[in-house]
Amino acid sequence: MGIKKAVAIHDISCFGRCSLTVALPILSAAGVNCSVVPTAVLSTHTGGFDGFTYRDLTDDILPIAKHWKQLGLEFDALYSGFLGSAAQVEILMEFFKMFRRKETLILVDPVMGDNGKLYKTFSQDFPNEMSKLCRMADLITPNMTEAALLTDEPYREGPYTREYIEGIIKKLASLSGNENGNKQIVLTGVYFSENELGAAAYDGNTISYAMAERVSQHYPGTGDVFASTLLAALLGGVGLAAGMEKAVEFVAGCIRRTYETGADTRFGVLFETELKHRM
Ligand code: PXL
Repeated sequence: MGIKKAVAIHDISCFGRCSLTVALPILSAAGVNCSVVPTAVLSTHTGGFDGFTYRDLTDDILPIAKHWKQLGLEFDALYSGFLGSAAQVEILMEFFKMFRRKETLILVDPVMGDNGKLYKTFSQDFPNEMSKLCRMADLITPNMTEAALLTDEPYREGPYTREYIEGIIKKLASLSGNENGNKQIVLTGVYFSENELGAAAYDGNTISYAMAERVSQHYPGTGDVFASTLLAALLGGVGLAAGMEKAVEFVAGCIRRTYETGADTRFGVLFETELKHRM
């Protein structure tokens, strides 16, 4: 098996450990050759810092894609996250068409919000746009907030019941039925009791769960750490449920380690220490 090639399409938050500054190192550490398409450049992420700068790179994406096409570049995975504008949805649909091959994995992490709220850079109609991109994906990885936004359901806090989670997954699967037919979903932020936190994976047939012990602190960027770890596992040949387990365990390890240091939550999780520890 040769080296796998992925392209990660997220913003660069220059400070704060999220999007490309976590996707790239995690995929690289897993031995994946990771190219990037930055969707925007921000001085920090938007989770708790006032006055962040924001440069939208919408106009750069297709020229990058066209140059890559001329060079004959090919990828095993196309992985999108935080988008710089609603217009980037159509552009990424074009991008996916240009680089999709039969065996390419398209992972859309529909990054839009957390804790029941849309991130402040997006307007109310953004979820509708994002759902179009999800339809082109083989795998989507929404959190509970994003799942509510995509299915047009009210956001609910947990603990959840299995029936509730399975209902959401079925709704996501029916709205996102892709051209390949076999839609996979990994839903994050799932928990059935207050002392756990984890995810649910749907492979088109069965639903499985992975839980870790909950730490009562919230850190930005953990969704990006999760999806990047999951993708790294999948490209390494691991199945969806086992990949989810690895990602839950890795993120939980990052959170535990960070919590112990008492670091400013806005600075994100110490994924570097967790990576080093596991290598
Ligand atoms: O981790 C998600 C994310 C990505 N990019 C930016 C963000 C956030 C979450 O707040 O603000 C710019």
